[in-house]
Amino acid sequence: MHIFLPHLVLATDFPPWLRATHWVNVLFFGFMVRSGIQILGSYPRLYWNDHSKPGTEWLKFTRRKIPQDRLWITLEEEVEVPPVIGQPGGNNLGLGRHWHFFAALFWLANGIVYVVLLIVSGNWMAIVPTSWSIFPQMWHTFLSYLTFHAPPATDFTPYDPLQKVSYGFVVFILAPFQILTAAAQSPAIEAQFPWYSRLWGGRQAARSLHFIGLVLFIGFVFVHTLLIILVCACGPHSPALVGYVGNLGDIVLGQHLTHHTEAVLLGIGIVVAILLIYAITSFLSLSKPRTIQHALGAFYHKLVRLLSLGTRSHQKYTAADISDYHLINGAPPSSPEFLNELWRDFTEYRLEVRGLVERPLCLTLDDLFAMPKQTQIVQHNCIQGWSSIAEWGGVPMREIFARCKPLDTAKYAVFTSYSEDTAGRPYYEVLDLDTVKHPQALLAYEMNNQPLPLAHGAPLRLRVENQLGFKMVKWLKSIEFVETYATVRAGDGGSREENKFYEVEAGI
Ligand SMILES: Nc1nc2c(c(=O)[nH]1)N[C@H]1C(S)=C(S)[C@@H](COP(=O)(O)O)O[C@H]1N2
Ligand SMILES: [Mo]
Repeated sequence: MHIFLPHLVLATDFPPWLRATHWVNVLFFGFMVRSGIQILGSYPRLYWNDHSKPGTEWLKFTRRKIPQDRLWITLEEEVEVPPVIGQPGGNNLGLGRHWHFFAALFWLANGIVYVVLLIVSGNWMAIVPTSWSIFPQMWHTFLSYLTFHAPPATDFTPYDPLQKVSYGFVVFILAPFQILTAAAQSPAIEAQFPWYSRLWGGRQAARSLHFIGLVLFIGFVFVHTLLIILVCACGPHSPALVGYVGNLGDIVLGQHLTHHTEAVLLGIGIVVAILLIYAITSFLSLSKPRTIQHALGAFYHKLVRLLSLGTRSHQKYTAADISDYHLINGAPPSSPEFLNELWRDFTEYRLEVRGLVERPLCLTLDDLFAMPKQTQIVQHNCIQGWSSIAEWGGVPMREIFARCKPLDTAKYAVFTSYSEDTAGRPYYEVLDLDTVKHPQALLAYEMNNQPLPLAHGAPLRLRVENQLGFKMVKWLKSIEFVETYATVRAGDGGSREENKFYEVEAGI
């Protein structure tokens, strides 16, 4: 073996690219862990089933009991995350997601550079076992450490068998696993390739597996860091840690076993700098959320485009898949205008279609009932993390397009509700026309073959099956076609974007 890998045995000094990608990885990986915990905080329950029915979670990080005597919405599930742990901290799903996807982009790019150079340079052999004998060796090393004995220095080539297997596992199994389980949670990916989410046992199972991956990652970092701290504490001549002492020099200075103090100091310096970056970015996110939302949003949009998350949706579940309990988000309108409608059984209800159209419309429910009807059994994906499956029936948006004939200048549709958003203003959301035109964009007046229940948006709500739930405006009042949404309200593209810092692009 040694004759084939002379450079690995002799030159344990690490090349600059290896050290650079390691530390860049630490920075972005930390962002991802921190923002991942933030995201979990917005819906701290994990399931193996896609219905998210209360009580069926296998793990929860909340003591909150769901009240049975009043309407309860999933926004009430959000828990505050301390800024020391979460990025940016507090109750902040919107910015947490911005940080998560921003970091993902750089973490991935850095990871690709690392893996390519690892393979090209032949260094991959240092972390990929090439013989089964590694497993008994690994066990042996483990026992050595357990009994506070040093593995022989010759075991470090440059890593001992235990390091070799754990590093190889993290790079070539755990990292790809996290990317794949992340993708399985995107509504746009699920809509285009429903088989993909099912491969993982559904969106909730993918979310649970993604969480387990996070725990394994944290466990790895914990042990990895613990050994480094032991190296620093025990000094360069500690016999039980001789290999790690060398590795610390390797990863910081690129030199094995020499300049121990310099290596420790520089290592500590880098870690402190990274922690400072987390503190500053958390602070800025909390004090200037809008600026951070827009700055990171630019990367987010690039990511969505990179994945070319189109507008097709092939969601098709069966009647047997329908959830017996569909979660609810968003509180019903409290306006007297709406309650009056309700009292009159929605006979006075009108859907207004206006803006950049050839023919503005003012539709009664009977007008809508008279149009061609479409039903679809689909999974609802809330940005907070839960999902439920239902059958929705109503008028496809293309029927509305055919009647109002949007002008060529129209690029977006603004859906406005009778209900109030969290800031007390009418709830609204903007969607681009490609999304609104897709075959499963529906104005639903039925749910599971019954008239739409009040809590789910009666008398009419939007369904767009390749988007996150917050785009699907309930208690729909009007649709306005516009060229740009910069002039609509504060120009953020929707109530949730405005109040909760969600992204305008709601495909992942
Ligand atoms: N008018 C209005 N529509 C809304 C909301 C809201 O708060 N107000 N919440 C949105 C969110 S975040 C989700 S997840 C879905 C929930 O739909 P459901 O209650 O039918 O499950 O509605 C969306 N539509
Ligand atoms: Mo949601």
